[in-house]
Amino acid sequence: MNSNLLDSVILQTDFPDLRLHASGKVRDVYQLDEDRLLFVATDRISAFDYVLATGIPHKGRVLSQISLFWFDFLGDIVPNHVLTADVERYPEALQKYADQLRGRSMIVQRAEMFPVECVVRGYISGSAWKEYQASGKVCGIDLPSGLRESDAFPEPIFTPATKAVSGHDENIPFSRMCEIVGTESASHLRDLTLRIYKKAAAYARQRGIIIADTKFEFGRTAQGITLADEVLTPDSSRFWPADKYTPGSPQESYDKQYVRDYLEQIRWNKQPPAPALPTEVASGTSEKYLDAYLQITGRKLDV
Ligand code: PZK
Repeated sequence: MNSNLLDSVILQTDFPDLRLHASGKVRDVYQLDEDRLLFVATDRISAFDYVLATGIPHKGRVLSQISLFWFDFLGDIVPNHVLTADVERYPEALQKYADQLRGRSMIVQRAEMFPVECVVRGYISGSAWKEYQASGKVCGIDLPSGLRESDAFPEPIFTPATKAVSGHDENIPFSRMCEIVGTESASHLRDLTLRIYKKAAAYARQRGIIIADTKFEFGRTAQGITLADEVLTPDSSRFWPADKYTPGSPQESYDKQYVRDYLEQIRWNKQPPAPALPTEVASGTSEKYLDAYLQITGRKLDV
């Protein structure tokens, strides 16, 4: 009975006649033509920087549908790269893959991507907490003394980053971002990032989720500066359950806590190969992703 669930898990996309454009830990991007890309979210999950051997049922659909919700919600602030997520409207050449694509994919407009990650933080955690403890600043921004781990900043802060050769993100000062993309674009991207975050975080908070921080990617299209990639998903953000929020310590992850706890419990050395997950850990995690979708959108995802 439960194997029905695992049968629909997609770890690898299989589109033999499409050209792969880019592949991430979780998502694969294919080239359709000069103007369009096909984004597909698999059910892969990463933890401690590695993709695990076990997929999470429904995760790809949850991530795609959360992004689509936010693209629509934010449409009054910024245009986005989505052309359609309706598989019935995909090109005829993709129809043979309809079962692999439904719910977990979108066709997007190709953009000239800005080579910076637009990170915004409402709460101090992760690398920002480490930097603050060491220097009292985050990405060159002076902050009040006395902040505790996971406290809210007085105002959300913009902390851009670039992809370093290691594959890890490297925080950069705003002045460095200006050198990379130009002062005018940098200012516009910063202002957009803060407006988007504030609108989304206020909405999510009222639905019981704290968006501690998140990362946006933008590109330039005929519509001007355009919101691209994935938006405000558990993979691109830190979501914390508001009812368990206790500043002064690290917060549990909304979605990946079972996975992290399990990996710590088996004392995985965090070197490849990444382990498989027990069925209960995978299905418990799946429930967390479905919950996140329900909490954000107010809708149940069909399973
Ligand atoms: C684009 N990525 C990042 C890497 C992923 C995503 N609209 C766009 N136009 C052109 N290129 C991109 C986008 C977007 N978004 C973004 N790579 C290309 C990336 C790996 C997997 F899902």
